[in-house]
Amino acid sequence: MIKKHVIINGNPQTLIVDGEVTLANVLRGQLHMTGTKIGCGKAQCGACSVIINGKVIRSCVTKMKRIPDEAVITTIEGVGTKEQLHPLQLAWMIHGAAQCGFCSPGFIVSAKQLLEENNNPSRDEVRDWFQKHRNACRCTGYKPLVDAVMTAAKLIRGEIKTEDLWEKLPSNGSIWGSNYIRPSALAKVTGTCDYGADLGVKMPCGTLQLKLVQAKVSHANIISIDTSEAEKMPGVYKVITHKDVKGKNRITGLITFPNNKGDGWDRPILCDEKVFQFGDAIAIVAADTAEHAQAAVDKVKVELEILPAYMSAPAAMADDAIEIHPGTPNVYWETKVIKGEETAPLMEKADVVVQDDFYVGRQPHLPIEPDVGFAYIDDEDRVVVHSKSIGIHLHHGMIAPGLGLEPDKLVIVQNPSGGTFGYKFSPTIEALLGVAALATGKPVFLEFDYYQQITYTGKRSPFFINLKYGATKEGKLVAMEADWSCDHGPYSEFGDLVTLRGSQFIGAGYMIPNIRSNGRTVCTNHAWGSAFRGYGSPQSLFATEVLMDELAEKLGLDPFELRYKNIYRPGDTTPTGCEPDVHSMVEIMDKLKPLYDTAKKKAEAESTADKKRGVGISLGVYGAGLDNPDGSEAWADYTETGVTIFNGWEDHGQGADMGTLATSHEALLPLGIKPEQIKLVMNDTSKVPNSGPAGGSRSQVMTGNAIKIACEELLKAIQKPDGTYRTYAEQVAAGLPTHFVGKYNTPAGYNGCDLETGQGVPFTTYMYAAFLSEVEVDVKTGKTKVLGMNGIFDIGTLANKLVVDGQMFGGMVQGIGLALSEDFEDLKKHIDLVSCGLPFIKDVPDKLVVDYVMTPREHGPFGASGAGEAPLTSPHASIINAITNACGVRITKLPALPEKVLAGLKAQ
Ligand code: MCN
Ligand code: FES
Ligand code: FES
Repeated sequence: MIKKHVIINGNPQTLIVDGEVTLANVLRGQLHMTGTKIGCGKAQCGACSVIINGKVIRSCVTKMKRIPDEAVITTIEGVGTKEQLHPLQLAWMIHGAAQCGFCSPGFIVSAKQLLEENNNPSRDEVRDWFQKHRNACRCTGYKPLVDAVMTAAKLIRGEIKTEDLWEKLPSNGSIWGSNYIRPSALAKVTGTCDYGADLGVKMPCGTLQLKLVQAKVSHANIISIDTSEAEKMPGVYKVITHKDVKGKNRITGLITFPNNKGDGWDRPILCDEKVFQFGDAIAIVAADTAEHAQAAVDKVKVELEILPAYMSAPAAMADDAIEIHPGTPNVYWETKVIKGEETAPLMEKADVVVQDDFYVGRQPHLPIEPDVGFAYIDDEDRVVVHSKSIGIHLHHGMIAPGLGLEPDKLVIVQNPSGGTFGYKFSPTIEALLGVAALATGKPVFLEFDYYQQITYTGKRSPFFINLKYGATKEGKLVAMEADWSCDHGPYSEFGDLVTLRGSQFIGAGYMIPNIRSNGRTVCTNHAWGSAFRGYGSPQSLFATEVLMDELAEKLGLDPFELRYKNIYRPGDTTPTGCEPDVHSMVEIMDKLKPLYDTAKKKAEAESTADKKRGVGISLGVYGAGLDNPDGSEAWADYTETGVTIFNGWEDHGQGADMGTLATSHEALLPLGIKPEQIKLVMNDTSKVPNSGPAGGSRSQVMTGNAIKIACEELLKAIQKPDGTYRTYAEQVAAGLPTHFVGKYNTPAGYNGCDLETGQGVPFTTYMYAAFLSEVEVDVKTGKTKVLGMNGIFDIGTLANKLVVDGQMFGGMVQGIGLALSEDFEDLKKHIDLVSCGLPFIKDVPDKLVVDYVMTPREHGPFGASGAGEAPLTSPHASIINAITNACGVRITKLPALPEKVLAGLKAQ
């Protein structure tokens, strides 16, 4: 132990610490100053940034022994408070710069030092600063963060006043479609929002710390598990294996489709007979400290019989491949599209035919906050699990039988979450926490380090697609044939659904009268497929949009012109044979045209022999909702102070709080209550109704409709005969109800797709998009730089402009990552944020521009469609098309790493 005198946020403090422990751990663990977050834990993300003696440092790797005595340390808690915000904190809120907010304290602390050194930085200087200090954000696309620093600098220089910023916000009347600040922003920018790990350090004494024994191989039979030595290690309370699990020890995938050849009970909570993928949990060590638990992990002996590991769909489909789940074929679900006439003769007759193979891989989600949660048994004998779940009721159903719990004995609560991007559509640590709480009878806490985050949690499901178009010489599509295999890893949950997205979205956006296609879900031993923003559409639309450029080239048409000839117009049908909900593709493309023309001219003018510039476009379409029928439930209670809304609209960081507030406030407008009179109770299965998961960009539409109905019921019930409204006291005095239920179900006639033909009406509302990318390819290195990206969206009316802009920037930048760098393929190489290709600020352009066509939707609340996934439908395809436009190299298998582009250039 060593003694340190330091000054933290102006307070002199004496600390007795282990010199080997990091400053981040001392701040958080010893001092409970949890505003400083730990993301990567290895100096890559800047979430842990603090200022020491005028320098921004990453406290996750700064050992206490290296901190000079009398060091002056500033953490987020010292930057500003809720009552006295620093200009940066205010600007962060005004610009919607805190989505999940997990990165916000680190960015704000870092920017504080920048503005102290230079209170008039250029945008480039701000970007250079964040790059140098490794501040990473996965939600915002970085642009709003730079905007916020520029605004804060103006405030500091006295060029604008705080009041000027607040004045821009609507205070009365409707907040729908405005830049109203999301309710959670204040806590996020001040570091007072407690995420899972923050709540974890504040758990009661005696809380057991959990660590996992995980598989280091990808496929094996388990011969034995010996915990005897580990049990004897210091501080160990219990080593838990499958034998301690009271229920079925399986997570049920809630199989969606009856023709699935699996039974859905394929994912063990703790492995018993087999290991199915690297990282699978085999045992849990529960100990008094995390260090003691970790030390005992290595003492658990697991004897394995290694089996061949099938690390891709083609490998698992080979004739000699054994069944990964004995009794279920590795190809366990198939889907077809039969639309219009037989395509083979049409392809023969077509003036032009193009065909190619495409691959979109295992994109990792890379939230800055790693997976974390805790569980305890409450006074009503219920197991209460707190996690990052974005499907609290869904996960309740998926894990209760495996744990052996009656439904009323399990509660799932979502903690404030530092981004999920869909990986939390699947349960991750929930069942492990439940098992540990039941096996020990104590509160238990489990947090992943970033390596576990990457290797244990699900990934985007790779699609291997072969696609073929037949067209007339004028450029009208006459037929499409597609064949795809979806590598879904070892666990079947939602594997059929994501494969079905191929049927629904390969060819989407265009009128293709005749389609024959086949897709299949394949069980493999690589990372299990979990939902990822866009869910099947980035795979489907990559093939669709890159092949459109190939067709344009063959026809000698401009890619814009070819698309314009074929986009949905009234009377046209989607690949599933239904009419699009609205017709806005023409308007979207008309908006794109002048931008495209200007960008093309600019690229031609600025291209050089070494740095070639190019422009590419792509169209995006995706459904807002789970496959029909879908629905949601929300409640509205009339209270003394206003109205309380109850729902299970889980918040990844996208803005469920804001969506709930904007929707309920709009519905309650006749009552004249202010936004601050609306209280939100969200995301606890013991307190709120089942609103369904926050996936498929469904919540604004489904839960939004449920909220609207609940509020309308409330208004009806409190209205007096003269049209005015009873006060709460009058309502109670009259013995009238104060609790109102809003249940929304998609209307009759929207029944999903026929499993034999893929035809039907899968969604009530869709989102439409167009992307324009400008790139520069360095022909010496093959490196591609995205110079600018425009996105034009029709997502109906906007509930909140700030939220939606942020969604779009963030999703578009994830598209840059998907196109150029992100991957999780090599288990030895792809082990952290940097090696998995996370885009940092200088990897993305400052020129990110979004625009909207707002066609009100019949089935969306106040005309809104969904938003969250629209920006990640096909931005990557526009980048790939731009690379071809720049240098002639066509990349069909992502990511377009420099070496691939270089190889293409050399082959020319
Ligand atoms: N919204 C709006 N106006 C509309 C539509 C939506 O203002 N016309 C707002 C909503 O109020 C909500 C947000 O936009 O705050 C997204 O709404 P919606 O499209 O309904 O999606 P969900 O709320 O169901 O959120 C899920 C969606 C998905 S599926 C993923 S994955 C995703 C995403 O949103 N993951 C995210 N956005 C994310 N954003 C962040 N920061 N972090 C993630 O992990
Ligand atoms: Fe410290 Fe990522 S840099 S947590
Ligand atoms: Fe930056 Fe979520 S707001 S990581």
